[in-house]
Amino acid sequence: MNSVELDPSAIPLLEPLVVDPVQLIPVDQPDASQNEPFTIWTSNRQNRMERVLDKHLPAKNIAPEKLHEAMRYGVLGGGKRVRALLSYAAGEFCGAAMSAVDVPAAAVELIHAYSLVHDDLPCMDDDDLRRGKPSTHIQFDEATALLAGDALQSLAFLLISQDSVLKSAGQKVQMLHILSLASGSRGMAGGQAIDLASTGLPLAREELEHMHIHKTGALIRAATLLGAYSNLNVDPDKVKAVDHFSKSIGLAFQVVDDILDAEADTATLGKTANKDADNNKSTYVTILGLRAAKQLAKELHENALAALSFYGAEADRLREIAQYIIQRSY
Ligand code: GRG
Repeated sequence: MNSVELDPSAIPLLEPLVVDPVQLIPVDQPDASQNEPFTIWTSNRQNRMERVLDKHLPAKNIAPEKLHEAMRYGVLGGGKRVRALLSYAAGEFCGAAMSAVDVPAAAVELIHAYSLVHDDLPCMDDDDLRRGKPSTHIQFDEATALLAGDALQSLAFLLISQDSVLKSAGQKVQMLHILSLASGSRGMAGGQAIDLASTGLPLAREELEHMHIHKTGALIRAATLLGAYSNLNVDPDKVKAVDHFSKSIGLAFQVVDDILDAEADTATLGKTANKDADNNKSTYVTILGLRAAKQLAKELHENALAALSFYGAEADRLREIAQYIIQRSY
């Protein structure tokens, strides 16, 4: 077979992306942070994640400017960063350095942001409001939003592959495997496909659960696993505990989302309230009723905590995030 000669001068349409390790926050203080109140711990990591994402997203003055601006718009300046917090907490629990968690956690947030940008498109959930701002396709246009989502997804995998804090190629491949499985047709995208196909149809509770385990739960699970595997020498029992924890808390996250969709207002949510009922979708609230949905969230929370019962204070951040997920107001 003839090999194709590539003309290198024809390739670099774009400036190369930043490939430096994240030098901006050289802090690795798991011990010092153990005593931080949860609110401080959370805001420190949310701010850190904002800086990591900002650093790794292409600057908006690099061509193609509009696409890069839309990517930054879809990711920065909003979002609770729950998935990144789960990665950091799982990393701490499993003995990973914070700097090793930065890029895997950012990759999960990029996949999440891409999913929201695409989910808001008219061909999907058709929502004009996201994180209290016009959705990306409203702020830009549909084609740009589509491309921005695509490019955010690619960037997630690129960042892990080129991260110089993670030293082992095997570790990176394992992370890429987990993240691609979680976001693809057997994970989040598959869950979204089931969601679209079942709009307007009454779902049984098991069917709803199957959909959400994929649509929402898979990425939450990947977030905690990537945090755990940020320590190359992680204790396998801790990985198992984190995995069990994340499956329960991932589903609890969705049950709470359904409760908030039914109970909270648009201003608080930063996205259109009561959207599921308006779109004729089955939710835990429509299937079980509000009271039973709240009871289910409580039971899933208890299951998540039970997965950590063997462990002491080192698992407290995971417990605190679980509490936050259950009690959140948006
Ligand atoms: C388009 C492939 C593709 C998938 C979309 C996750 C998803 C699948 C769509 C999002 C729709 C939605 C509202 C799902 C409910 C759970 C969820 C993911 C809520 C949004 O996550 P938060 O609350 O958002 O963590 P922030 O803005 O805080 O990051």
